[in-house]
Amino acid sequence: MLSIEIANALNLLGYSFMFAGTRAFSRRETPVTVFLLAPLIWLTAMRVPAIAADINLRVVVVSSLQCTFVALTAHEFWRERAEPLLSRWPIVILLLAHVLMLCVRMSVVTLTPLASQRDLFRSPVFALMAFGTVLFTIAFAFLLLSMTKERTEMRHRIDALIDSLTGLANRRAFIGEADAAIALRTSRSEPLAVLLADLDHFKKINDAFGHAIGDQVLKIFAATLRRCIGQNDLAGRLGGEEFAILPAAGGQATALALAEAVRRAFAQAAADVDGHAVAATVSIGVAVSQIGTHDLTGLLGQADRALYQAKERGRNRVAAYADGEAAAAVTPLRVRQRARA
Ligand code: GH3
Ligand code: MG
Ligand code: MG
Repeated sequence: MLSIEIANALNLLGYSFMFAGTRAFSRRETPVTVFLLAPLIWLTAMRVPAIAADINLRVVVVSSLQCTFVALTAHEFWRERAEPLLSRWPIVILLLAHVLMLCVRMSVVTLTPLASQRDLFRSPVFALMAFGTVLFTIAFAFLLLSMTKERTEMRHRIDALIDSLTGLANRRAFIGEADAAIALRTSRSEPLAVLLADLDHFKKINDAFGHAIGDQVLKIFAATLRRCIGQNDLAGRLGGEEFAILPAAGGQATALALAEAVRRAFAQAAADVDGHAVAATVSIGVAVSQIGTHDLTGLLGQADRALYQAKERGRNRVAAYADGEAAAAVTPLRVRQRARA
């Protein structure tokens, strides 16, 4: 009763915990009935005299229940593979190896049945199984710890680089990625364009409709950017309601066309926000540097002057830095403030 019924029921409960723990790792709940399922099936099977009296049948019942839960656990790790954790793969392989080991065990007792309980402990297969299980437990625990650590590190990395409201790169990430992109453009002798976008009268939107609607507008703008830009273009939230885009290719004409597409798409997308006639718009400044003279800070400064022009001319429009001498002449104070930020 103690070493066969209770011990195996506890063992199966352990496998259920392994399965439920894996689900908890990916924020899935497990009904309590699932924990009790395998032990209850086992205890019920032991009420059948033919099974209770036959060591081979008992091995098959316990192994098949263990096998099911290990396979389900492997499936849980597999289905969450979108979360890029390297330790996930050795865990899946380890679990599948365990499934294989249990299948071999079932096959062995089916093909060469043991004559008695005593035979079980004498069998080399049993010794190998025991050794394999201990090894599995240690390796599994080690890999789980490593996966947890990996997830924590990944989350910290993401938090440091992604703006939590919009999901876009934050200022630091944008500048970092832009520097790499600029080095590439310089080596290829290609022109470089920067778009600086600032939502119009955003303070008034917050005042009139509340901060939550303001946040919603920022999300709509980020979604608009994602829709409009190409896969290799960079986009980031520099702060507040100010965003920057660095197209992956092309000069002024491409940049102006992209800016105009973003402006138009945003005006349409933000006309109505959750039933409120918000009619948010954006102004965009565009600056292009010629081949061989790429400098992100300088370009952002020029794009900022062009942006100021767009605001001056009535907002909800695009302006290019080369638009005229006036662009260079306006409010150096504002430019200096931005350069500092
Ligand atoms: P302009 O057309 O000249 O750009 O005017 P503006 O009102 O958009 O510019 P201003 O810089 O005066 O206001 C920016 C506002 O953006 C002020 C600030 O409260 C708001 N803001 C900054 N970050 C957030 C945010 O994360 N959520 C919300 N809802 N508002 C924000
Ligand atoms: Mg602003
Ligand atoms: Mg603004």
